[in-house]
Amino acid sequence: MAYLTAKARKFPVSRLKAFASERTAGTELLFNDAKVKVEVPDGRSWNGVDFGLFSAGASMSLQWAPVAVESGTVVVDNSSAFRMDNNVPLVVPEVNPHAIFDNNGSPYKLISNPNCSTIQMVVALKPLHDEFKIRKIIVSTYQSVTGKGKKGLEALESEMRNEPQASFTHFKPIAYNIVPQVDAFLENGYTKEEMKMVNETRKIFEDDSISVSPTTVRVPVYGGHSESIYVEFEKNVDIKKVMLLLHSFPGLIVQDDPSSQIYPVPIDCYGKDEVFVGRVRMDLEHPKAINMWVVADNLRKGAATNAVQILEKIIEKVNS
Ligand code: 11C
Repeated sequence: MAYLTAKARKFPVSRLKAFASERTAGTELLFNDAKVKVEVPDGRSWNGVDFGLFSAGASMSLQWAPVAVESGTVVVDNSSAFRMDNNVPLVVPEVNPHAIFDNNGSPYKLISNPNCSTIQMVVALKPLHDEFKIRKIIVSTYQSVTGKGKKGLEALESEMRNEPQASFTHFKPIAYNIVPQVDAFLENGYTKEEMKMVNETRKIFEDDSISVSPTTVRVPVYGGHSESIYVEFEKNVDIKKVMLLLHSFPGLIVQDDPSSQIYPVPIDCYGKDEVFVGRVRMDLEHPKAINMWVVADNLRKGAATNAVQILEKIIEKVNS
C-alpha cells in the first residue's frame, strides 16, 4: 500500500480523492491514516474539488485536466502536456510566483509544474540571474533512475541482481554504467529532456535570449538528480557576492567547503524539499562565468513539493 501525507507541510486537506487509469483503479492508498480507494475519473469527478494535482502522464492530463478546470478546480499538472502552452503558466514558486496569477490577481485554473531537471537549475540560478543577468548556461545532468518512476528503479535493482532483461528501461544497461540519453532523441540530436531544459528555462525566466546547452545523463542513483552547471553572465562576477546571494535565497541550501569534503551528494538530499548547491567557483579564465554543482530530490522539489508550493502560494494569497 502506498502512503500519502499532508502533515509534513501542514497543507489544509479536508477531503482527498485519488484518480488513475483502469490499470491502477481499485488499489488503496493511506492518507493521514485513512484508506482512500483509487477511482477511474468521470465527468463529475471534480465537482466541488478545489485543487487537482495531476501526475499520471501527459495523455491522462490532456484528457482530464480540461474537465477538472471546467468544473472549477485549479489544476497543477506535473506532465509535459501544457508546459509550453502560452496560455498556461510554468511555475517554480521561488522563481516566478507572479505567473500563478492573472491581471486580476486570480490564480490561473491550469498551471504547469516544470521538469525536475529544470526546476533545480532555475532555483539555483535565480538569485544570480537577478544580479548579474545570465547569457549562457552549459549543463550536464546526472539523473537518478526514479526519473523513470517505479519501473526505472526496478530496472536498476533487477540488473544489479544480474537478472536477464527483455529490453533496457534506460536504453542501455544502467547497473554499473552511465547512459548519455534521457528520453527520446529529436531531429536536432538533442533529447526531449535536453530540450525541456532549454525551453522551460527560457519560459520561467521570461527571457528567450538565454542560451542553454544541455547534456542529460542517467546514472545508477536511487534518488536525486545532480547537475554540473557552467554559467556565463552579462556582468563581471564577484564570487563573494555570489555566495552571499546563494546563502540568502529561500529554498537553497549551500554546502560548500571543499577543504572538508563538504558539497551536496544525492544520498544526503534524498527526501529533502530544498535545492542544494556546492563547488561554486569562478571559471579559470572568464571573469563573467562560474561553475557550480546542484543537487535536489527529483521526486520532491523536482515534482511533488514544487506542485504543493504552488497551491500554498494560492492559499496564502486567498488568506491575505
Ligand atoms: C527523468 N526528468 O528524469 C525526467 C522525468 O517531463 O516531467 C520527468 C519528465 C517530465 O527521466
